[in-house]
Amino acid sequence: MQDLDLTIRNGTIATAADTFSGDLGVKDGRIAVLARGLAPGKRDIDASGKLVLPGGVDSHCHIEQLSSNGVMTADDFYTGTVSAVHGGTTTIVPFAAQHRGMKIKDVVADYSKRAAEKAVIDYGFHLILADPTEEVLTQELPEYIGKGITSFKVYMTYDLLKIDDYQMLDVLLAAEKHGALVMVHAENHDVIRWLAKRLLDRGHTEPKFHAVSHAPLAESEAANRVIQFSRLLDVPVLIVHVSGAESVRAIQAARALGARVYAETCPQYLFLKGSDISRPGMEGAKYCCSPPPRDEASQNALWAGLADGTFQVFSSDHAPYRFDASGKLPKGEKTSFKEIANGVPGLELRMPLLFSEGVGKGRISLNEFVALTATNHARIYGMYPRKGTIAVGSDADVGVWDPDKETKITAAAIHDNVGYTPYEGRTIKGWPEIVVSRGRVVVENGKLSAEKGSGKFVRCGAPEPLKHERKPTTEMRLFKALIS
Ligand code: DUC
Ligand code: ZN
Ligand code: ZN
Repeated sequence: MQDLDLTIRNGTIATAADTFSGDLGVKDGRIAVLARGLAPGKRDIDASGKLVLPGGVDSHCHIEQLSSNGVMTADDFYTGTVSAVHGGTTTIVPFAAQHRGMKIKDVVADYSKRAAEKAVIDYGFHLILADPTEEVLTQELPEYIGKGITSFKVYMTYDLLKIDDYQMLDVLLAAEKHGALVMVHAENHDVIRWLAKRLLDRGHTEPKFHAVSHAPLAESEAANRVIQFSRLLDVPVLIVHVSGAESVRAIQAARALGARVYAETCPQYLFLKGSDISRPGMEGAKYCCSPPPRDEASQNALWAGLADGTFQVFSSDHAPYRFDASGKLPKGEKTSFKEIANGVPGLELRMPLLFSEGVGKGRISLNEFVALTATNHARIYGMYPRKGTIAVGSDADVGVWDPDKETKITAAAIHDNVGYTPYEGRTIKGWPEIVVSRGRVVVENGKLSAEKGSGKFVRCGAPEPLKHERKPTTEMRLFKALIS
């Protein structure tokens, strides 16, 4: 056996498909061998009693990103990636965000430079497309897809981000033509705008009215609308941050008809509720995100959807804003629900929360946990098998988890730059004690040993088709030939 740089021995290794006892050996940053009875490498970790899992892939997080209202996230590529890796995530896919009038070239150059200087773990990028002009769709997108940015998010709401239905059809068709995947923030803009105006006109300004204006129906209608567009064109679409039971049903119904729809949900929809936004005073602002956390029936529908394959990915949608005038509360106590920066932090706790409440409480299996937090992200966004699994030849991105370790969550112990956590005071069980990124032990018992800027850009390839996908019919091929 060749000299191994690192061995992790005697652990229980789990992938999305398999669980087995064994040893893992690393050479030059990659997994070189999976076996039993390996001799210790230069560095040897005894994983007896521990779980050895793929490092997480978080494919939805907003890092060092300027919002459309001009508010900068609290985390940059250093604090964001440091926080992520402490919670077992070894690859992130944040956004390079185009605002209206910007060239994709400039956007990508800007984000790439900042990430390269600061990230401690590997990263890919999605684009946010707020201005899908002809030039963007026919020239810039194909160019950047070729350079490994193969997915982009579009919004159906937010004044300065939303695209209309006509543009959505253009975007969906262009994405498929060039081998990219469209992620959609699905909420009906006019419903939200109309409800918000009426609420504000009547003096209802508190944070809890954010959830009233972002009604569950606004989400399920928009999700259903874009899913029907994806059916019309027979192209894939991914509905991000699904929060409500009705949206879950819309996705399931469309998929039963053969729709090529992927779905994502996030910790805030499983572990927070409408009652959190309703906390007194401005406290509720800490829980304001779009869509907002819903009720228990929605939480139950999401848990069922995680277990039955409705959802492929569990992402943080980390959108970090401090609880002060720099972030959440631009007008302090006088900030109305419409002015609160939208988003909650979750990069670090995404995996531990799901592990504790999902695997620990028997709602999902360990293999489903791996699929939802790592493997499916890598597959859907074209990073597999380099990322998201434990296999010979894959990058050695690994978490060594103590399944019994109990942690009381406090903002002080979390490594992001947000200053609060919506999960303060909860006790969870299971934590990644050692995290390895490309063969480097980057976190060990809470201590970081990764250099700023040591993370690398990962070029994404074409998304992998869904398992249930069928071949296009002759009619569909003829129709697409007509409109392409
Ligand atoms: N909603 C978004 O669409 N993005 C970031 C955070 C949020 O709440
Ligand atoms: Zn969104
Ligand atoms: Zn988001």
